[in-house]
Amino acid sequence: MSSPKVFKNLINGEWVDSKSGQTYENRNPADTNDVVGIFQKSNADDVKDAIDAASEAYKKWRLVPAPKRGEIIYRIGARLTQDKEALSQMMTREMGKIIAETRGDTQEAIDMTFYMAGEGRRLFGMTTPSEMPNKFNMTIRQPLGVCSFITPWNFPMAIPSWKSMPALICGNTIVIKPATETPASVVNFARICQEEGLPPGVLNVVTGSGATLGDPMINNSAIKVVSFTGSTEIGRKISEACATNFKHCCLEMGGKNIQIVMDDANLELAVDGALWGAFGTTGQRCTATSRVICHKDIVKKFTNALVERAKALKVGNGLDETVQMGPCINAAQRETVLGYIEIGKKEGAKLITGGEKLTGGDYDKGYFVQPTIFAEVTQDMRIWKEEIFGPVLGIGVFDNLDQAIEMANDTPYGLSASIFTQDVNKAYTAMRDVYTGIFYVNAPTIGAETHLPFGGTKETGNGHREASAVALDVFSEWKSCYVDFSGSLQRPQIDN
Ligand code: UN1
Repeated sequence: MSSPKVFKNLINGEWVDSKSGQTYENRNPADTNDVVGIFQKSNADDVKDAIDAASEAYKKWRLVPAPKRGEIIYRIGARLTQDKEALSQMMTREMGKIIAETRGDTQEAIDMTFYMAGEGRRLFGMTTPSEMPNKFNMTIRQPLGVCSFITPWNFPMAIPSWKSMPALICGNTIVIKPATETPASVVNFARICQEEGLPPGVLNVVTGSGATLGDPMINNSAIKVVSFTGSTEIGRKISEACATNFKHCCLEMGGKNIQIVMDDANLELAVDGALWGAFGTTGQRCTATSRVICHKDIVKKFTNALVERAKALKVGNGLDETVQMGPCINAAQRETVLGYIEIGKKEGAKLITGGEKLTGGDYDKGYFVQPTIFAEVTQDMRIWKEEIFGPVLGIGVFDNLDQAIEMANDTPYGLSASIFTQDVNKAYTAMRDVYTGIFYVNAPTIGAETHLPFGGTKETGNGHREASAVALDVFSEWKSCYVDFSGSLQRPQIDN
């Protein structure tokens, strides 16, 4: 067998070894015999080198006209499109999600790239009249400098692109630390950026563990923006670390997303929605459906139909086009998921399908868990409240819409929610009163599009949004410019 490829850090346009002299293996969670590659186990010195390179590159990149920055970004989008299949295959090998979904992940990166390339010819500010004669008022966006990105393993290319593309088009430079489990997708993304003409130092990648690299990625004084997607626990620490020096900080954290099924819902559609929302990406999306609540009159019918469908899901290696659900990302995550299943049982929820590791044959090579559903989940249970991040769904019951909305909001998180109903009044009432950043009617809790803001309320976020034009607000500061061409001193707000 040929030895696995060694991947390096990208610093100042050069592929370099870590100064630690150490590397680590990245293995396929569906088949741990498959080594995706050997990656750099970087240290604080590597991060410093990357930040220094980004600081130097910023001096020129910020002055490149935004439409010209956009031209490079368009080329990156075209290349991602051309290489989509190979990128997606490798992503399935390192992350485990099925090939249809990694194609979707790559597509999301392509969409974001083209969207932000177009922003190069917009980046709109405003012009507005002055209250004084012969004076001109306008606003412009200015970049901040070096941005630090700590990205997750569940969307190995989409999420790094959500952060990178708006940052780049605004004129910032970047250091990315990808999740330990999914460095290949970020390295591939960076390679394409470099090969398509992004100047050296504008985008740098340092691979390795968050425990070692977290501090240097956040505390270096040259870092002006930190953008993080991951757990609320780590997000809180990052927020505190950024607060001292007033760094811009954009956090996308946990979710406990709910699907509401009314008694008038198209039940077949609602079952389709729950199946995809709960077990798509093995439940490892921030937007995953973790709770479904049903009107008492249809809960039995809905539950029976969903259980049938969940039992029939084909679980396995996502490179097989017929597989519908892949493994958990790693052994620890599988243990967490199995732990929650035990908690659910002890709390008195009714396990109605799944609940076990998948073993035997090829399953022994990966971290597989059965699609799992609990019925009779109530609001006092931990499996109602806590994010599980695995293929575990809890079903609860309600009597009326008011109660459903109260239950939907009974969570510390606020990312995504959905309602299945044929009644427009109920749909709009829930849309108004469920306090989340994303809301769907007759669609599952997953599936956000890149040109709408993405993010959540409460402990899911800190008030910022990714994606869409509003993402530009994270990566730029407004400058209000006043040009007085009267030739005399004019004093606003001073009478006469
Ligand atoms: C995430 O789960 O972290 O809306 C991102 C969705 C995807 C993105 C999910 N487009 O489900």
